[in-house]
Amino acid sequence: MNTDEITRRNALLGLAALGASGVVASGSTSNTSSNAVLTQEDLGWDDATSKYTLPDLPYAYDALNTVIDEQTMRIHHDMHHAGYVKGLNNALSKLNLIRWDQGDDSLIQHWQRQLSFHMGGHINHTLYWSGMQSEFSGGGGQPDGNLAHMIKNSFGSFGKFAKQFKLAATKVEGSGWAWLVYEPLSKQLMVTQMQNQQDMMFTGAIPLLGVDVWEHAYYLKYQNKRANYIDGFMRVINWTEVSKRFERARI
Ligand code: MN3
Repeated sequence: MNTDEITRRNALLGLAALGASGVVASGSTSNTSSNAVLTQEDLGWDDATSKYTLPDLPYAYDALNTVIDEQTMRIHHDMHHAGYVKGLNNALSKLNLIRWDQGDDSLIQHWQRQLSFHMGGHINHTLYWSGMQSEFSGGGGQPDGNLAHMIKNSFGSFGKFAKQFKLAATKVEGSGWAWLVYEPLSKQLMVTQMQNQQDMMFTGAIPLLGVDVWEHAYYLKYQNKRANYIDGFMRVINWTEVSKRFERARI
């Protein structure tokens, strides 16, 4: 078995594990037997090379510029997100070599942490981009249908959800995220904080909506006023997409 074949086996096993956690499905999103909120295609998985690639933004770089400026979007997507994809492929490759007795066993903890950080970064940003939409083409407002009903059940009202989500995001210590997640065991929606790209998330939580509060996401336009950026984010949430994720998550 050559190195490419080993890499492919490793990556496929990794995808299977992620699929079990409700984040990634193989094939298209029309596969209603899966509760995954993203597909291999969404994540730029390339079967030919057995690597992840960086998908394009689902809109123009300046599409959200009433809230997030074009330069921030270009740097964030083309540099930061690209870096997570590169780091993810590298971590998978290094772990693969260790497994096949061609790497340095003493670095297993380092590369496992790198995998968690960069896979988290890739998934988080993929969800972030498609979780937004221009306020002139349907972004913002409130969800309707089943998701609206579930938000009321879980938080009391949309306003109470929004208050907790914005507070959680504003108060993330250092770099991280706030998420609306579906917790499939108790069948509840919850708000969580995340530090970096992975810490503080609990087992099985299915991410529905995330706001990136790393300074790279907002500093050019908002400087230290993170709360103003989060207020802006609320105006560009793509609730149609978030509702689709919710319907898949609760299958
Ligand atoms: Mn980011």
